[in-house]
Amino acid sequence: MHWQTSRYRIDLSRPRVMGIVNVTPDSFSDGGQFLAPAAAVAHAERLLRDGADILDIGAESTRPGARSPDTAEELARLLPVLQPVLALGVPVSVDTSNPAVMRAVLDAGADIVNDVRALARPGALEAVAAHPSAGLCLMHLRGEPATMQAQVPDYPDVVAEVRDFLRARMDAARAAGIAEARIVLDPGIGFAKTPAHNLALLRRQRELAVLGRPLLAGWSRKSTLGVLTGRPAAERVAASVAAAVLSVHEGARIVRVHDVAETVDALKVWQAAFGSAGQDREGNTG
Ligand code: HH2
Repeated sequence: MHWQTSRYRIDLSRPRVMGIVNVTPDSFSDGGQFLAPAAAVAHAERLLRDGADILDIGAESTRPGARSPDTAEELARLLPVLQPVLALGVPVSVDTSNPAVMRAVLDAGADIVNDVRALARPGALEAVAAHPSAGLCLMHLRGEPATMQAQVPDYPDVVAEVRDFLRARMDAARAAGIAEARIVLDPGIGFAKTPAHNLALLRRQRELAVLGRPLLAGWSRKSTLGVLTGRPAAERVAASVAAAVLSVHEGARIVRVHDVAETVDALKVWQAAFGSAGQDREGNTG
């Protein structure tokens, strides 16, 4: 299976690690650390040395209660980082829901649009469809990030809800002219969901495989892991790595993470035992 993006056709025969570059003052785990363009670019270079396959740059925090930047502010954060990061030789995605920002970053050469609002804003479908080959990640979210955890929906069956939502958004994207090969799907861990919802989505993640597109999972440092371990965001590395490996074991092909080096090591173990090469070497001697 492959993921078509602007410059790269990403081979998903092994799981891929998407490293997070937050150019925000207020992200929940690393807000303000990489707001200066030079710090963000240095962080991107570090994630690549650690083994990231894809870099995801975001300038809007989706943390509950965060304020959305306007277009000018979002672009002023993104563009000085995007240009040098595009030169690093890996696919670069931009985490945005703003159609004007999508157009500008695609014009600047971004490979992928990662939208936590699944192209719901007016003009977003058209902005991505206007590009001939940019990749797209559609994520499940009910409501708005600012208020989502205050009013978590009472899903009768969270997995069915996520599956039906992602199918509808994929249909809308295809109807707008976005080829299926460009699309990956994301259950939206921590977005308008309780820990029980998130864990059900992990346990039953394979039910999303019927959608026929690769899955991306973003568990990194999320609050469910804080509830389970009692640890603050910066100390959730082991829990995040465990969740990333489990999500790959249940079929995810891309994991979006802050702690790239640790995740890459852990996935090497998974790959050796359960990846295609591992399955070819059953270890039987006769
Ligand atoms: N999670 C966050 C942001 N963007 N995109 C996708 N596709 N999937 C996710 O799970 C996802 C995402 C939230 O994490 P982070 O970027 O660390 O925090 P913030 O939104 O506060 O910047």
